[in-house]
Amino acid sequence: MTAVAALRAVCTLMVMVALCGMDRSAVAADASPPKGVKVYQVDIRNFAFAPKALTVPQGAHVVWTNRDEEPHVVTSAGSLFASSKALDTSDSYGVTFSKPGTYTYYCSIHPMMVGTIIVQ
Ligand SMILES: [Cu+2]
Repeated sequence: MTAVAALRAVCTLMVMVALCGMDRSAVAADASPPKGVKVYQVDIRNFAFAPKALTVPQGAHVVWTNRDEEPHVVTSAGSLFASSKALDTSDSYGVTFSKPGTYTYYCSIHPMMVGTIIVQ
């Protein structure tokens, strides 16, 4: 392999890594919000998401908290963001929404529980 070919291979690899990083950052799922980001709360209560539909600005961090005695799961319809594990009473799950769109989600244990996050 010539030096130029090697350099090209390294560049291609770096571009791929950069693209993967961008894709991952589009919707980040984590417990704690990034610094300076506004946090919006969705309660899970009486087998329902409250509010059922929530409109947030681009880049907002949404935190779901289970207020029921039953476990619930936050599952993205179409896997647009990472799903939570089963949330026990008082457990929270946070997702940062950095791309505008309509994100429908449901509870995989109780699929009649449906909610929507609208990111503007
Ligand atoms: Cu549930």
